Amino acid sequence: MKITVLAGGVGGARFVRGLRAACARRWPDTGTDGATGDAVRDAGVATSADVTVVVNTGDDLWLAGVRLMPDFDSLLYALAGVNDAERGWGRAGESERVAGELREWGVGWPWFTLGDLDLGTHLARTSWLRDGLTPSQVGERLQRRWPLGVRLIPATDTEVDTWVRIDPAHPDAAGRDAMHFQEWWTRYRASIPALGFEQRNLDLARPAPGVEAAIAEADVVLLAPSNPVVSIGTILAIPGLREALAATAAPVVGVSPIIGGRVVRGMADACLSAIGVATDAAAVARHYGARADADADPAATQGLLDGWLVDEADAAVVPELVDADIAATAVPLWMHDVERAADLAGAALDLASRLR
Ligand code: GDP
Ligand code: FO1
Ligand code: CA
Repeated sequence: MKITVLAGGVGGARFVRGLRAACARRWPDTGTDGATGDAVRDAGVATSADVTVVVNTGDDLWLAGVRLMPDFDSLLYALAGVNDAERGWGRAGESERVAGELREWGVGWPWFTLGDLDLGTHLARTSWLRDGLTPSQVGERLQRRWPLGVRLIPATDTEVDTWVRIDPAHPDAAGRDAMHFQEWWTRYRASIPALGFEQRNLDLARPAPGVEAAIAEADVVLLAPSNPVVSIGTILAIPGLREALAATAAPVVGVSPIIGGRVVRGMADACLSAIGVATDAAAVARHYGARADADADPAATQGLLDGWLVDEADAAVVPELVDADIAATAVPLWMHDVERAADLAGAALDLASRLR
């Protein structure tokens, strides 16, 4: 069974952890090969399913001389079981001695903390990048330390950091008409109205090696309940990605990140409203579009979805989505723990098995 997931950081990590557990229930791995670490085996989530996660790279940035890949690291740490689950980013048991020194030197951003353990990852990554490895090769090395039982690939090896367009007259803009997504998100908590998002260097970008094949050869493609604009949207913007999704024989099933008209965590609503999409499970599905619509309007952007999971609180939107050629189903979408995330991922696999 080959499963390919498109994912951002926290929502992506919760979902993929659940997916790994759901796969272990259905297709347990009793072997001892090196792709599955002992920690994964001990946790009872080893699976023979071949799961590839295509990870958003739009949040990545250079800071204090090191390359950060926040969404990749969120997935890496969460699947390895070394993440700070409460904060949602970084390592458990973290200390911040180096961050204090960097603040004294005036290096980096004082509002953005690089923990000591986390800095080890950034230094290793930057060292390998300087040796000439690509981000996806660096990603492979990072996963040698913690074999996750799933494969993470950055969506692209090109640096396509996301920038947010803002009004230079806004009091927090300091005359700038754009700022890096990380500054907008972590420093200003998305409080400066976004006029739009742009992925820099996009025209030069290609999917990282293995991404298109993972989509083409998949039995199922899943869109995690990640931020539709700056996580999934950035992945989809990479030239070739939408085409790969349109062409795959696999059913494409997405999970709504919106429950009862609310983002369950974070400020994704500020991203949705900036692109004119309501914070609503049906609006996000229509934004992704129905794959079956392909020939309806050749000028329209190719739709992506065959299926869509909404929460039971949003069951009323199921008929209108079904009418729009998106096989929608209502199931519990709250990923409070791995078990419930596994039930959700299992429901996505069940829906996919009924499609195409
Ligand atoms: P980020 O990169 O850390 O912002 O994380 P993602 O882009 O992967 O996902 C962020 C989104 O995950 C949030 O906007 C939420 O809407 C969604 N999310 C978080 N927890 C849950 C959950 O338990 N259920 C669902 N359906 N969505 C969730
Ligand atoms: N988020 C914060 O809100 N404050 C931080 O100081 C912070 C530091 C940080 C360092 C490394 C890393 O990989 C992620 C970090 N994050 C921090 C989280 C992260 O930047 C954002 O929440 C995401 O990029 C949005 O998905
Ligand atoms: Ca992110």
